[in-house]
Amino acid sequence: MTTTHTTAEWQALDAAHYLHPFTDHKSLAARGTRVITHAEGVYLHDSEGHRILDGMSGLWCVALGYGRRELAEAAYRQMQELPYYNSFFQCANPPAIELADRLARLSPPQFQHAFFTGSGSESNDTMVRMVRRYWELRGQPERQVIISRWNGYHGSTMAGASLGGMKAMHSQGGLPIPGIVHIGQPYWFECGGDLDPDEFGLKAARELEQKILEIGPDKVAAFIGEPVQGAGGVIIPPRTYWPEVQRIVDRYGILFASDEVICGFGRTGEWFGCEHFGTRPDFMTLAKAITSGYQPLGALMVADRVAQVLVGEGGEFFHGFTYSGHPVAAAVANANLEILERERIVERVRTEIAPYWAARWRELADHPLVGEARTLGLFGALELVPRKPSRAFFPERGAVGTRCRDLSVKNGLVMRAVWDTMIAAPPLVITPAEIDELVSKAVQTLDQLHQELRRDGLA
Ligand code: PXG
Repeated sequence: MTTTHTTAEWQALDAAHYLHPFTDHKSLAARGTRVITHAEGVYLHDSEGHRILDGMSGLWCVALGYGRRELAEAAYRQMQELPYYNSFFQCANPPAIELADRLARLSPPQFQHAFFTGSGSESNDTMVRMVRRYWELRGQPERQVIISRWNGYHGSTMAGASLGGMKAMHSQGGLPIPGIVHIGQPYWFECGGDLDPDEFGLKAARELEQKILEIGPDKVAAFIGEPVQGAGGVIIPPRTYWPEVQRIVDRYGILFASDEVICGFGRTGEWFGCEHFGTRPDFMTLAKAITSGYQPLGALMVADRVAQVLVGEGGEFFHGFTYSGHPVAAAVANANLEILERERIVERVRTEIAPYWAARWRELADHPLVGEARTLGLFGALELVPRKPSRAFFPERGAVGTRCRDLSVKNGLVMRAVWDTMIAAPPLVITPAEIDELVSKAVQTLDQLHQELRRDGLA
């Protein structure tokens, strides 16, 4: 272990030299980082000796939990055998070939090809370039526009952040890049108004059709969406939404990318989110749980419809990364996926753990601060509201959520706040007893928050 400093020393070094992602650097430097030193199972340990239940699987990725020896051993063996070689210039390596084959087997049948990247953002960038390449090869180069959704998250590179619908991200750095437009999200709690969820789901999907007609169907290249929006606040669309989107993309012949960076590899109780919702995408973007986060790796799965044109027509696709098909990352992905299959973890989520999770998490809906408690697979979200049964948010949006998150960590549970929506996505290997612990820490946190808000006249 590298713990050779006190917490204060780590924090001082961090503040002096380390620029963190998505961070107000000035306020973090004043406050100090929490230094996570080690972890096992579903528990993190910090440099102050606190043990914290990780209700977010790291950042939605640690499907198998921490401390799986097989993954460390797979990396160690591969580093000795072949730590790196590139996949350019007609070369390949065994773990990457094996991984492409394995992904083709695990994915829905239309997917027989994988393009490897280092992250979810790079997978989405690759999708943008491949979509436009496809239409160029099909003799329709004017099909350039990619439609995405407000409050979707697709990464932080120039194309990833452009595809994403986070307005704060667009406000910096001249985004979105040209040819990317957004439609509304299927977020009934916030946007549903007087419609029931099913009616609202259809309305939200039909925004896609309106946008296609507004732009001109012959100019639209693709649509991208997360089956369940993760970073946007665990937005679980009404059941009418995805079938209608599928009808629309089919009708206009546009390509459809399912961003499975969070939903992929069992989070919904199916291997991929598109399988849960019954859609038939032309691309799946993958990352995170593909290695349980033990190594950085992403992939773009390419459906036969696209691969046949790309491979069949030939001509170089001018795109790739130094670490495309990295042998160590691929070896860890193979070991991770092998465990997911061998231990039937996805099936266990669907049949045992998700039903238990749903029953326990939804009990939180009875709390006076919770306007809605929703789950799907091992996703959970709580909408914090000042008054029930209304769906109105707190006046200063996000302030209460941040307080809730901070209290939760103090109580030994990582939950994330998206504005005033509390979200959780624990490791897929969480046990019923650990779910009980998670829920009781959430209740303790909500009770403390409620007391504080009443004291402050906010609830
Ligand atoms: N697509 C989706 C759906 C994601 O959730 C990415 C793409 C980008 O992946 P990379 O590996 O480039 O980060 C993501 C990433 C959060 C949070 O606050 C979520 C992500 C990343 C950072 C923060 O929930 N998801």
